[in-house]
Amino acid sequence: MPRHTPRKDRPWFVRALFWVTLLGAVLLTTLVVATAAAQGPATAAQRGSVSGRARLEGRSRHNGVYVSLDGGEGGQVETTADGVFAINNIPLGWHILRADMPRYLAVEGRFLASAPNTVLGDLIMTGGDAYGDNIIDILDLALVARNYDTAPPADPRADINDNGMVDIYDLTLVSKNYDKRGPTSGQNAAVTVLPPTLSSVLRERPVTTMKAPSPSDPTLTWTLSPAKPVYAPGDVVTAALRVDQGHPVYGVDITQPYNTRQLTPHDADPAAPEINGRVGDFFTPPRFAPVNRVAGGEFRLGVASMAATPPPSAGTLAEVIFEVTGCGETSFDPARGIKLSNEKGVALPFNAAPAALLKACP
Ligand SMILES: [Ca+2]
Ligand SMILES: [Ca+2]
Ligand SMILES: [Ca+2]
Repeated sequence: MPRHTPRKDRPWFVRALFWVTLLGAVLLTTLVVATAAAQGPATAAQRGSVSGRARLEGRSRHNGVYVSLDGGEGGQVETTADGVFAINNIPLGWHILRADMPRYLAVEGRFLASAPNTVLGDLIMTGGDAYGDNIIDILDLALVARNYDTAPPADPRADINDNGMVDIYDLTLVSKNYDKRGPTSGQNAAVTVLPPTLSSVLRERPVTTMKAPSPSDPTLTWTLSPAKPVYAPGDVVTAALRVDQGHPVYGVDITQPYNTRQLTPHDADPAAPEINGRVGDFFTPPRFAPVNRVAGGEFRLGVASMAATPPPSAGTLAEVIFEVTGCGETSFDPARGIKLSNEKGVALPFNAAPAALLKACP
């Protein structure tokens, strides 16, 4: 019975082998435990759940938001009236969450499910995208403005907050979020927006090419007054954007660059804090301009008609006043940076007159 041989009777090398084996076993166990700890929550076998709450701007009920995980493969649910959603039995690790709701910008991004119950918190969904193309622009504004003060609206998409009427609350949502684009993170720190190449939101939107304008479509012209071949420092010049054949025009968005070393804008509206351009006489009140500023080398104006009467056939859409304060050139080109909307919030093709060149030297 060698196993019961008294210790003092064992040869020295048997005792040494015992201690070496014990030490090895302890080290191996430590290594295995440490490795398992390092792999931690990413181990594929571990599963959990994700939950959160969608908040629809301007609404008190937040149901009907479609929430999906990993393109639907990880699960898909609709939110309850309080906006709550939960998706169970997901592997721990990285996932892509997406939330969609008509008239709101999509939320999409990566998040890490690292706990058995991952609670994301609130996803704030940005309202005003009447058309669901994930940009809030002149087309959405024109549609809401055109349906202003109607209940129910002819086009239900204009009713951003879905309360059966189009009023100041719908208009405010479009105005507040003008120029915003989806997908967003839902203002949630745990959600990271994907690069555009990985986003399913962007991939799903077809690129729409506008049809070529016909001679009867609206024609846009920039004019400079007074008109001079070359201006001198101290000259004050009004640049005006005119439309002819303008019957279908219910909204315009203008992005016109200017040379800051050459031109200094004058403020057309001292009551408003920014330096502003002027909405032209084509838009008879009521009208609504969510953006109107001249700063940093760019004149930016978006305006939509809210009038009950149809638009006139011609008139000035917008004006901006500059003082010549240096040498240089600025090209006012109606073929660049201008979008027109019809009453349905659909982009209008238009003809562009040749650019007007504002050239100045001392
Ligand atoms: Ca839109
Ligand atoms: Ca409404
Ligand atoms: Ca101002």
